[in-house]
Amino acid sequence: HGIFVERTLAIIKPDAIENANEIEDMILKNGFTILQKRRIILSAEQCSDFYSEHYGKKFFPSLVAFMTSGPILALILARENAILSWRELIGPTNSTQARESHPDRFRIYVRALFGTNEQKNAVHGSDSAVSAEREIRFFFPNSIVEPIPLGRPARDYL
Ligand code: DGI
Repeated sequence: HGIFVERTLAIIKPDAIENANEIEDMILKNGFTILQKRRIILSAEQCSDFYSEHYGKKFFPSLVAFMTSGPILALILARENAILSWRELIGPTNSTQARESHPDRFRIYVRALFGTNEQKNAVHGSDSAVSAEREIRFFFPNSIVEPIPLGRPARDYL
């Protein structure tokens, strides 16, 4: 037994880029290690590729317009149970709902603090191990080739 690491992809979106330092503080205070960080402006083509699962939906054009409207920060986060833990920390997709539904007064969601609505919601988090692997490769194609095998101690990787 021990501490077992997992990685996830976080994005600080254009609406929250001015709050990047505060969001990084929240990330670190919640026990994540930031393994890699990259500031970029997505092209519409790159953004459509990243969000291809939403292609054809009503909100897709405005999602692409928003996500390409300014710089974003892509981060690889590592922690025990990182994927679920980061999703829990950011809260529901809709920032308004995040503000209304935080489960206790000791916990405020990132999207409740820095998001505006269902589209301008400050941050992204991978929703599964398969998504995390794909999204990490998307932003950091040269960094990590091998997935971390289950059960390897965190200290081997951090
Ligand atoms: O994984 P999430 O980011 O929480 O949510 P998702 O994968 O369902 O959607 C990806 C992004 O698309 C989300 O962060 C904001 C945007 N989005 C999702 N549902 C809606 C939406 N934007 C608008 N305008 N309306 C929606 O219903």
